Amino acid sequence: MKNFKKAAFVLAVLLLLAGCKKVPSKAATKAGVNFGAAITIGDALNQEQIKLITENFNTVVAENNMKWENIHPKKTFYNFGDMDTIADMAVSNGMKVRGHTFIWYQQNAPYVSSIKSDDELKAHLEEHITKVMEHYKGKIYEYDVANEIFEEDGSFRKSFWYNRFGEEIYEFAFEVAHKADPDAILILNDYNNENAGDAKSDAQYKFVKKMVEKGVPINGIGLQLHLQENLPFSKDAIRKNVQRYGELGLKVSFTEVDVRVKTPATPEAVKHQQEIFCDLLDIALTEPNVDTFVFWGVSDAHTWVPGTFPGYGDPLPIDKDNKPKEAMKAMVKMF
Ligand code: 9MR
Repeated sequence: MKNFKKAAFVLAVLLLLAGCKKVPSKAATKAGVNFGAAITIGDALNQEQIKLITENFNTVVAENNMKWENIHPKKTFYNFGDMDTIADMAVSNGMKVRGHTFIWYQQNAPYVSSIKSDDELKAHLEEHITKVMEHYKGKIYEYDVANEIFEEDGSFRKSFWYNRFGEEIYEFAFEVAHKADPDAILILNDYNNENAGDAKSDAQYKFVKKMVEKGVPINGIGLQLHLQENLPFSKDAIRKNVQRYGELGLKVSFTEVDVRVKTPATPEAVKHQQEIFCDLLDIALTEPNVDTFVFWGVSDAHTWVPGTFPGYGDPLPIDKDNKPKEAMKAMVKMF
């Protein structure tokens, strides 16, 4: 009887594991990866989309709903409704949520730049970060505290925030965020910052190292990884970059992954896109300081790419008909 019980238990575990392997979101969770997608409010309200998202991903981020102009459109009015809907959908389905983003040069509410006093503007930034993070305490595990603060040549982007306060404003934002939710993982996020050796990437590393040495509460950096299939890709340079942050004791999150292809896509391009996704996932699975891998969209049916790069599209591992590409199946195998 004892042996029978043991055999039944082992069989149950094996069946469970086999089941997990087939469902991408479960396989990712088992592998310890926050495997996610950027979603819209429309996604969070649509049963078919929710099914697609929860089957494939265990993590979400709002593509636009947490940006300043949306969540805080008037000085004294916070519009938490849509972000609440997204966060509640995720949490009720056992998913994790990323927060995107506080300090950015785009999508600020128009009133923000009309605040003329520096002291008042700084206090208002503090209020914004604190209110949002306190509201989502326990629901959002990681935030892009600042986004896209460097130019391609490695100088600081001459953004509205930088022009008013200089680089000190970024450290201030991390201090405020840490005070608001000491458990949240705080990230500095950017694009074209993935390869060690590039001017922008090296400038970010130097700045972050200085922050760590000064004791600023930063927990890691975000590689957006908006890539293009027919441009050079160096797995080694990305891994080297990830490792140097690991040596500083920092995490690296893959925050907005997509690999655009020339449309209509050739089978060769789609195959190469798959190789790039798998190379990125291999880094995530083998480097101990990477545990977040989020795509910038759910499927090729909705993506920012063609609007910004005419002639390019189809950048995700789920196609326009919401069917997984071979890339998705290959990644699930890797989990
Ligand atoms: O995908 C987002 C798109 O819907 C918005 O119109 C756009 C506004 O600039 O932002 C896009 O998301 C960006 C993200 O917030 C930051 N990294 C680059 C993303 C693509 O532009």
